[in-house]
Amino acid sequence: MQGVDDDFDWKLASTSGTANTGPLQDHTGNTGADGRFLWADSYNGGGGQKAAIATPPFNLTGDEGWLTFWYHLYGDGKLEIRVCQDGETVLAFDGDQENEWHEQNMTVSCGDNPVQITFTSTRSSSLSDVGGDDLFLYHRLPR
Ligand SMILES: [Ca+2]
Ligand SMILES: [Ca+2]
Repeated sequence: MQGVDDDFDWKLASTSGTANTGPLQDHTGNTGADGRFLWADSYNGGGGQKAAIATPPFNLTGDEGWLTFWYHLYGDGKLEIRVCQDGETVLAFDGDQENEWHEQNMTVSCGDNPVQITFTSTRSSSLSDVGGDDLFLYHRLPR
């Protein structure tokens, strides 16, 4: 679900098409139809625009979730991640993380609120493309 109260949209892409930022391919190294990823492109000459994209809400009825995803942040952009519907940012990457994909795993716990993973990219005034790929949310059974 694309954010509407923001400035631009994430796209489904197979390459960023922009030199010196990224990503050029998805996290498995595939391109074309086999190598899609989520992409928030940067913008020459301006900064501060935001794009948000969210999963549907999942009700885990108080149980924990386990979230895994890959992100790419080559340039001067910013990526913020929320995991609970209407929740706070729980993870933020600010600035260059080099030209490579990074895996992130984390426990998700929202109590009685739905789990809803939201990625928000903020552009800087220089190259700041952001990518996301292969997001999975697992329902952890109660212990
Ligand atoms: Ca939008
Ligand atoms: Ca992919």
